[in-house]
Amino acid sequence: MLFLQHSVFNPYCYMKTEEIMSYLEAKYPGEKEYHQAVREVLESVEETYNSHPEFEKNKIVERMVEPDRIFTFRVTWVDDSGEVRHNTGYRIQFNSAIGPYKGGIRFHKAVTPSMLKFLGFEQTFKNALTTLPMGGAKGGSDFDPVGKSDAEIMRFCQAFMLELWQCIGPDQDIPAGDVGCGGREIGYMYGMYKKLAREYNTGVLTGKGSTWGGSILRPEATGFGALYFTSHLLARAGQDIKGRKVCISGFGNVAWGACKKATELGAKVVAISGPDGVCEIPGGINGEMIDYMLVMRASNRNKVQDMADKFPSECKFTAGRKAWSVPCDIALPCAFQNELAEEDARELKKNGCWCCCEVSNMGCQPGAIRFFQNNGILFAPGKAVNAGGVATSGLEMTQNATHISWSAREVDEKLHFIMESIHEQCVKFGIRKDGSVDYVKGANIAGFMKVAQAMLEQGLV
Ligand code: 2IT
Repeated sequence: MLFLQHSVFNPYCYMKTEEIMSYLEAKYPGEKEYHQAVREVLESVEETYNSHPEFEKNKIVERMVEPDRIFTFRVTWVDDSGEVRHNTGYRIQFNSAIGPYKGGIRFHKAVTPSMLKFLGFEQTFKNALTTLPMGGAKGGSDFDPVGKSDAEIMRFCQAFMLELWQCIGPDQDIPAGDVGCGGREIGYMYGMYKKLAREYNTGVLTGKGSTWGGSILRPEATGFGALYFTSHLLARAGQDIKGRKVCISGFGNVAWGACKKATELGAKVVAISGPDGVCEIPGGINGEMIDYMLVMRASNRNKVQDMADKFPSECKFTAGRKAWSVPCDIALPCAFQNELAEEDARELKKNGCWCCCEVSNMGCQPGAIRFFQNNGILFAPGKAVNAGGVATSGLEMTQNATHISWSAREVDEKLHFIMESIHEQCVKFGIRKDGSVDYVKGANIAGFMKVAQAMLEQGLV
C-alpha cells in the first residue's frame, strides 16, 4: 500500500533491482558471485525499501552495494625448494555503518575480487543480524594451501601480514579466519602483526588460540551456532533434530563444529564430503571420526577419502559424488559458495530431504533455493545460519577489550541467545500470510534495515 502511494506521487523515485543490476553488471563485468549476492538481497528488500522514500533520496542502496575501499597487494614468499612465489592479497572494507570492519580471511586458489566482494557484502548484513556492533569486511589471497608444508604456510602468512598490518587495527578492522585460514594461520599472522606494529593489543584478530586472547568455543562457534539456528527453525515447524539423518558437505572447521553439535543433539551425520567425493557413514559419525577431521584439515591434503582409509569398517568412500546424493532428512552445506545446484536440490527431495540450512556463505545456487522454496522444503540462508561464527568473534573482541576471559558456559549461553535472536528477526521480517517463514527475505530485510537506518543517521559520507 505504502509502495503504491509512493510510486503514484513520485513515479521516478523508487529502487528497481533490474536497473541497479544492469548498472553493476556493466561496471563490474564478470564479477558473477558479487552480482549474485547483490541480486538476492535487492530482490528481497525492494518492496520494503520502496516504502522508505528517505532511503532513495539518500541513495542508500547505491552506496551500500559498493565497498568503502579495497586494498590490493602483492605477497612474495619462498617455498621449501627455495623457489620464489608470489600471490595477490586483498582486504575489502565493505561497510562501517554499524561498527568497525569485521570479517574473515580466505586463502583459496580461486579467490578473486568478485568472490571477496560477495563475501564482504554478505558479511555486512550477517554482522548486522548478530545484534553486535560490527561492520562488514573480507580479505584473502589466491594462495592455495593444498599440499603446502607448515613452514610454507608460516612464510606465506607472514608475507601476507607484511602488507595487511597497515590496513587493520582493533578499533578499525578486525580480520578472522575463513576457508583455508584457521587457528594456525591466525597464529602466524598475529605473531607477525605484533612484530610490525609494535602493538600488543590482542583485539586485532579473532580466532586466536585460547591461551593468547582467543575465545573459548570460537573454533566450534560457526557449526554450533548453525545447529542452534536449525533447532529453532525445526521447533517452529513442529519438528525435532533428534534421530534425524543429516548430510554435511566439507570436512573443515565449519563442518567439524556442525558434526559435533548435530551428533550431540542426537542426529545422525550419515555423510561428509570433499572435493574428491563423498564418505558415507551409515551408522553416523562418532567422536573419534570428528576428531580425525582436525587431522585431515591440518594435513592440507584436502581429501575426504582419508576418513574412509582411517575408518574402513564405518565409512564408504565414493569418488566424484556429492553429499547430496546420500538420503537424509536435513542437508547442511558447509563447504563453499554455489556448492549445491538445482539438480542437487531435486536429488535431495527425491531422497526424502525436507530441510536445508545453508551453513557455507551462499552455498546454494539461486535455482536450488527457488526449488526448495517452491517445494515446501524448509530453507534458511547462510548469512543467518552461520552468523554464530562472527558473533563469537564479536564476543572475543569484547573479552579482549575488557581483558577478561569467559568460560565455555558463558560463551555458549551468549551464542545461544544470539542465534535465537537471529531466528526471531528472520521470522519477524520473513513471515508469510500463511504463517510460514521466508528465511531468505527475513534475514535480508532485517540486516538491510539496520545498516540502511545507520547509514541514513550518519549522513552523506
Ligand atoms: O564468514 C564468516 O562469517 C567468517 N568467516 C567469520 C568472520 C569473523 O570475523 O569471525
